[in-house]
Amino acid sequence: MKSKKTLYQLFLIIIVVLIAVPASATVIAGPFTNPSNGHIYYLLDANTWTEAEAEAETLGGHLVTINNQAENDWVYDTFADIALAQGDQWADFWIGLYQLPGSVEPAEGWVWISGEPATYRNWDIFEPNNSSELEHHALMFGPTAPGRHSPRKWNDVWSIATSPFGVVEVVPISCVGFEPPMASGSVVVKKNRVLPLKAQLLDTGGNNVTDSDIAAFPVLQVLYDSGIGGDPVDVTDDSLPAGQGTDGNQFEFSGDKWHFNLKTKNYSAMGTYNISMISGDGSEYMINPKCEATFVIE
Ligand SMILES: [Ca+2]
Ligand SMILES: [Ca+2]
Repeated sequence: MKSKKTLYQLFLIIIVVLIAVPASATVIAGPFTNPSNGHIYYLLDANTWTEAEAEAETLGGHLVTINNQAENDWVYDTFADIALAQGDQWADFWIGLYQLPGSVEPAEGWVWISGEPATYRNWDIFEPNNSSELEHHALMFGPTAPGRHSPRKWNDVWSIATSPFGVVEVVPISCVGFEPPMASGSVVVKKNRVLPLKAQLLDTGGNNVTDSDIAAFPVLQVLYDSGIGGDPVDVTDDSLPAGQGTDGNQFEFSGDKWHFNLKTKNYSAMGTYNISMISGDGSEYMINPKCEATFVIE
C-alpha cells in the first residue's frame, strides 16, 4: 500500500515535470502601494512557489509576508478580482510562508522567506494538514476557494502546484527631502544655475541609509514637460553635476545625506523640469515616496 502510494506520487511528479514546467513568473498587476505600511505589491501570473519567489527577488522583494489581519485583507481585496479575471479554475495566492525541512508536521517550523519574524497566522480550518506528506508551502485562498475552504484563509500545499498567483511585497526605502530651497514649489531658472539637491534616505526602521548600505547609489531622473501636451520626455542624460554628484546622474553620499548639485546649463527649452531621486537598481531597493522637485525655464 505504502509503495503503491509512493509510486503514484512519483508518477504525478513525472507528469507535472514533463507537461507543466512553467516559464518564469511574470508581473500581471502592480505596483500597488499599501497606504497603511507604504510597501509596494505586485501580482504574478500562475506559477510554482519557487518561480514566484525568484521573480519576487528580481523585483527587489519576496513573496508577501502577511504581518497582520489588515495586511491579509488588503492583499485579498487588492488582488482577488484581478486573479479572478485571469480565468483560471482557481484564483489562490502564494504567500511567503514555508516550512523548514525536518520540522514536526504539520504545524511546526513555518517561517517567512523575507526573514521577517511575523507571527500572524490565518490557517483555514483543519490546515495546515501536510496532505500526502508533501505540503510545505502556503497559499491564501482566493475567491474560488473550493469546498469547505474560505477565501482569505491559508492552506499548506505542494510547492510545485502551478495554479496560485504569486503576491510580491517590496519594502521600500523612504526619501526625506529634498531640503530647501528645493523643498516645495517650482524654482524659476532664468539662466544657468546650480540647484542643490539634498536628501536623506531612511529604511523602515527609521535608520539612515548610507553609501555602505547600498551598492547601487540613487540616481537623478529629469523629466521635461513642454507644456503643450504630450508625455514628459526623459532628459536625464543632459544633467550636469556641479561639485557633488557624478559625471553621470548618480548621487554622492557626504556627511549624513545624499547630494547632487544639478547645473541647469544643458536645459534651455522653455517648460517644466521634474526632478526625482530614484533607485539606482530597482532589484536592490525601491524608494517610496520619491524625493521630487521642479524647476521652470521661462
Ligand atoms: Ca508585510
Ligand atoms: Ca493543506
